[in-house]
Amino acid sequence: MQETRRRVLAALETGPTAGPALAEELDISRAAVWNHVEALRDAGFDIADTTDGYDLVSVPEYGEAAIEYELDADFDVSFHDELASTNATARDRAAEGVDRLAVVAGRQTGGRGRLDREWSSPAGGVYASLVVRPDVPPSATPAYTLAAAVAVADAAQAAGVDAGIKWPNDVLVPEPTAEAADGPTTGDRDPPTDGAKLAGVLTEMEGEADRVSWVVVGIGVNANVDAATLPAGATSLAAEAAPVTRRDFLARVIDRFVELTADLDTVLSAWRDRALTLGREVRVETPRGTVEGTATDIEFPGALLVDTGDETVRVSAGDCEHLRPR
Ligand code: BT5
Repeated sequence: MQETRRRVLAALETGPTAGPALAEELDISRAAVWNHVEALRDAGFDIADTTDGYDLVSVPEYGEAAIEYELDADFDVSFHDELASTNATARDRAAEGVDRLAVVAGRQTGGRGRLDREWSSPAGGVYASLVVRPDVPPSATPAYTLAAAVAVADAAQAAGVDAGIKWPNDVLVPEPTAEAADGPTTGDRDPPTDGAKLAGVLTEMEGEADRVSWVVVGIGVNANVDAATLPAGATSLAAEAAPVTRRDFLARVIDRFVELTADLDTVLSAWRDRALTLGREVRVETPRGTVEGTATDIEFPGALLVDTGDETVRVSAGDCEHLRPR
């Protein structure tokens, strides 16, 4: 957000403030104060004229200025009511050279998951792609996916939803353990007991052998969405607890992501604290075949260690299923 506008809002947060006092505090003309107040009103901020001065009555639920208003991190926001895919737009912006930008859409018409799967993106959800240009080798990028999953799980917890992470990128609301243990079995293959999917992360990057040029971390969260309109096995914050204020939710996610990625060494322990996969029997479909066993730990930058009984296999990419406890 424009710096003076941010300062106008900060001043109004302390209570109604008269135009001349604002002008003096910010060291700008009264006409400039009026212009900034009008611009904020255009962006959806309800600023009343009272006998005590300008009074900040309400902040818009969502949108560029609303998200930037909540953000602590030094990050710009580009908001669109609708995009095909925030990742696609973010990649274009990254190629133009931007850094620390969140491309956000109110809904997506061509949202994508990994391997070009579809990501259902109705209005009410949170769809954001974060562009960063860290000074790290390409091999470190999986840590950015893990950091985003932690950030979403933390924000969901703050919204009253007991979310955890399934390796590597799914934020799930786990099924109650009793149900998992007593549910029906189907044949000799263990049915998945993953829980309901609340959010996913799709990370893309461009780089050279030793250094990334940019990383785009796409985050899709079923926030204020009717779970019945989502694919089977999905859930939403609204369904699990209550609708959230999306500007607040997304700002929390971005702030936490920035905090974690400022020191990549902090990501793994934060991920372990939220992990649903560790200690579980898992089946991972990897590009090199199926690995089945106990997930024992995670290793930098994001590989899962699976004890198959014969050996410990290090899996860096794949689709993971949690299996019923034997
Ligand atoms: C993911 O892929 O989980 C990554 C999703 C990333 C979406 C964000 S939204 C903002 C940004 N812009 C984009 O275009 N993408 C990113 P994956 O692990 O492959 O899971 C995809 C699978 O999840 C699908 O095949 C469906 O089974 C399921 N699915 C689709 N939409 C869903 C939804 N809204 N909620 C829960 N599950 C969904």
